[in-house]
Amino acid sequence: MADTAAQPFHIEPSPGGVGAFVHGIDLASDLSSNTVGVLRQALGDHCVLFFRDQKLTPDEHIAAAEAFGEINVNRFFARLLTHDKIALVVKEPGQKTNIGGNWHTDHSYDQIPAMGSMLLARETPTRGGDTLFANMYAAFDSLSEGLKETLCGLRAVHSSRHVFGADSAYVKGVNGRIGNPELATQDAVHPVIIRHPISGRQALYVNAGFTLHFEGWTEKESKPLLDMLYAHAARPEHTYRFQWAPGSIAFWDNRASWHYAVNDYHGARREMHRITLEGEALGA
Ligand SMILES: O=C(O)CCC(=O)C(=O)O
Ligand SMILES: [Fe+2]
Repeated sequence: MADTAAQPFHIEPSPGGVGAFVHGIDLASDLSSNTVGVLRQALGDHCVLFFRDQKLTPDEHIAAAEAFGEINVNRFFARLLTHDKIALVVKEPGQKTNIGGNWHTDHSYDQIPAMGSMLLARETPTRGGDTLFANMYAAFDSLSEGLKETLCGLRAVHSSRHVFGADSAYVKGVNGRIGNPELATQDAVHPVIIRHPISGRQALYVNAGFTLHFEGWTEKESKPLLDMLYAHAARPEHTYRFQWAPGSIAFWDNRASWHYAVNDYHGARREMHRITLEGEALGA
């Protein structure tokens, strides 16, 4: 078993602006409580952890995720028939729209947003289908002191209606892989700059997928500043592009990162298994 005294794994920051690779660990057998503690801290610091060659059964995937917290069963995603704690993120060869093909962070529309997801690649296209990640600490840190101060006084309204609701073109495009539009009714208000529950660092917490407007501002008033923040946060300096192979895992923290599933593999099949973990209310 891994522990901090004789830690057999090591954590290597990615060559980009976010994320770290965890080498020398088997998530099916090496998750002692010490290891989980070290990895949780690393997740809070690096925003996303990458693992290679994890030969996990669905039950082992669930056990690995549960070592980090309680599972949140996403109410919109199709699930694995045999394991309803595992959401299926699949694109079929004939499908045009993919899931998550724009910058976003998951679950910001919830009052208590999910902490993150452990996404495991089962089938990957021979080329394409990468996922981009962006670092929301870096997005905040690299703003001017003046804008930081303004943003620290703001909250923003987030929603899932336009994405997962009945009228959404996106839902129609993903081939029945997203359902329960009647559950896309909740909105949530969160600070624009949150204090990260693990690291204690400040992070930008608005995203193009689910943020509607600043609280007390109209959408029209909010748009120029949100667009500026979206362009700033997605600067290449803040990002890393992860290439998948079967057995790869990205374990991301929704509070500290965004992600973007690149939709460049039409005609090929991609199947990912996603387990999402419960989070906590976010404060400034
Ligand atoms: O397929 C991917 O790489 C990520 C899709 C996504 O946005 C998600 O699972 O939340
Ligand atoms: Fe996502």
